[in-house]
Amino acid sequence: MKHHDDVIITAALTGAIHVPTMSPNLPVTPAEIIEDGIAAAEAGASIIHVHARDPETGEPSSDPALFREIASGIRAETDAIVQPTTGGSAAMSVEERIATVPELEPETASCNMGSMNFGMYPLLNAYDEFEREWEPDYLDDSRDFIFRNTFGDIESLLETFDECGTKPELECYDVGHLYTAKHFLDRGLLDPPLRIQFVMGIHGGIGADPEQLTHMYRTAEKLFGDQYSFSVIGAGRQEFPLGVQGVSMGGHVRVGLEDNLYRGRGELAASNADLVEKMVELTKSVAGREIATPAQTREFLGLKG
Ligand code: KMH
Ligand code: ZN
Repeated sequence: MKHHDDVIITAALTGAIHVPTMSPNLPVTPAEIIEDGIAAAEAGASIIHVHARDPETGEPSSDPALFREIASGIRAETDAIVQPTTGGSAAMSVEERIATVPELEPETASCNMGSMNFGMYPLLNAYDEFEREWEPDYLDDSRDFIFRNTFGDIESLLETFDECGTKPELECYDVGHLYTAKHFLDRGLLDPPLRIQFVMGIHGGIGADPEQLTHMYRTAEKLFGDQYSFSVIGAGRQEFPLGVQGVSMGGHVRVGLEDNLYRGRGELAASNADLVEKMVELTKSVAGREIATPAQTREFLGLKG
């Protein structure tokens, strides 16, 4: 693993899994997403991972105009790295999902490393059993998803990343996705050092268990040696336990309402910044590491700035 002393914290603001009826604090409109992004950056997140939602319905949206509005609103007030999704939601086509990259030519964007079942509703590992009363209209008859990322899809996504000078963050939801990343590295379609996100605990992917995180780490070490760094998502209630494990192993971490709605058992997070603040505190007190600034993050990840 390529090492950096300080921890890169990503805040994932809203995503596509949770629905607005699950928490009044999930940002939906561009203004809400911008406000949460600015506060998360001020709390210590150097990367802000962004999805957009239809301001009326809350449904995940691929509209590039919404992404542009959100990115420029956050950048106007912070020097955080704005990272748009190309995962979008499992209900979108690959063409819809990639549209933000040529539109924004961002420093980095997410790039998903394989097709899988994707249980958007409910999320495994939540503190509470999800209730049917949380079901929004837009999920009524389309809950059984395949998240499509074929080898051909990934190849064309990576061509667009390359044309736009955008560094892909490789979202790996299972061990096989690491081997897919290795395949693209060997073919010269990825440039080292790789930035890998271990996505633990999505319904359809690897479990959010300490042993599985160790297994992802060992596999990445074997495949990539010092040509990669990693960050950890622990979905749902595993956000902080796996985050602490990841930073204790020398990695980085992602938190946010995209992945987890709770600060602790029975306590909804008040905002994305609330989750970032808790992760900053744990990083310092448990792992004894400091927090990377956006400038340090840009340099370490080799972003164009
Ligand atoms: N939704 C998360 C499970 C993406 O947006 O491309 C992973 C993610 C992927 O954030
Ligand atoms: Zn995302």
